[in-house]
Amino acid sequence: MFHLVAEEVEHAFTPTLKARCWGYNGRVHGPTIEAVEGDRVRVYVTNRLGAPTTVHWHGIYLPCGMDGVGGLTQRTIAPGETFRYEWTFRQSGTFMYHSHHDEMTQMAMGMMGMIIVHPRRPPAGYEVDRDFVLMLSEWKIAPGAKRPDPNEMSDFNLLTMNAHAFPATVPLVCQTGDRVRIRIGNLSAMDHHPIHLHGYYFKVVATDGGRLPASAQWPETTVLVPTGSTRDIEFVADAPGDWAMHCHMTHHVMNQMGHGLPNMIGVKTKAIAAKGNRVVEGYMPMGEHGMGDMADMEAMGMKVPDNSIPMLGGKGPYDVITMGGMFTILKVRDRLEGEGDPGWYEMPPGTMATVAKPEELARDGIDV
Ligand SMILES: [Cu+2]
Repeated sequence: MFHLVAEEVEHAFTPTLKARCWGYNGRVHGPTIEAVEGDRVRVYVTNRLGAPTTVHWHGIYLPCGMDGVGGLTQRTIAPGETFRYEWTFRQSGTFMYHSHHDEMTQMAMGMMGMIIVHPRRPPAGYEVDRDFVLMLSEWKIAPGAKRPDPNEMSDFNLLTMNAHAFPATVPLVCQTGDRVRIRIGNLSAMDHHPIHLHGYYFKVVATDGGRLPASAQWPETTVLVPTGSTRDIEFVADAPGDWAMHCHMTHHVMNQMGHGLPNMIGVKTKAIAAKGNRVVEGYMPMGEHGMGDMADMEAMGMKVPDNSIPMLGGKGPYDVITMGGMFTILKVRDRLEGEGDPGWYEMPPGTMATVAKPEELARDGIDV
């Protein structure tokens, strides 16, 4: 039995960016519902929003009247009401739930969650040491604004994994040799996300339609997760390190303020700054060498606006990581001490890219 309470939630996407979203049980996104194939499940849904709502159980086989489509399969849940949904899980896999009334508004505000159903009799190869769940979504929150903008149709400026943007995403921590499953669901309003994992290949083993037979599981390094779909990938984490895992659309690894700017590449900004300063004190044109400088705006003496995040990344062990948004790190270690983030990977001596020595250049006939 589960009880979902639809309500407004103050949610922190990063420590510096909070917004009034709509979620379930005080969370954005809602809690993950986990069950076993054959379980009879009863879900009460209480509506504490100011608007009517419903919950649809995406990918689940159930009686039509439990499908949660406002107007089509039920009347909507009015503010203050509690509805009961009930069915038996006749399948296993990775599924999702989300509002199915005024979807454009309610899903843009965060009303979604994941459903995991484990097989009653696990097939060969099903057991893993790590079973991760990532829900992908996209938002428009103008810098300084207090709420997501559900009317946005194309220019999303906050791309999230489990409703957090890098560097606030949670790393996926594994021990060398672990068998790993990552379940990825996408309920972004308008975008598919090609999720790329560094350092490994994986097999795509399941969709929200079910598990693929072994003969149909093909190797990939990037899996496209269409909106309204789930993909499960599996691999053995046999290479220690800090491996990037991210959406490969470059605008999806940017945070706010990375979009809609004039192209300043190659423009001599010093001259413009001098002219600009005559008009506006502190005027600072940016982007002469691209956007990499923007990751550390405070180091440049620029103030990050209240309730916003720099458009790129955060501090890495060697330099600024010029990525944000839909980016996380698979951290594989030979030995894990305790729970949580093990910190940065220490490269074994001689295994990291470094500045080439003059004698190396001479040896290999490189003239620079
Ligand atoms: Cu993407």
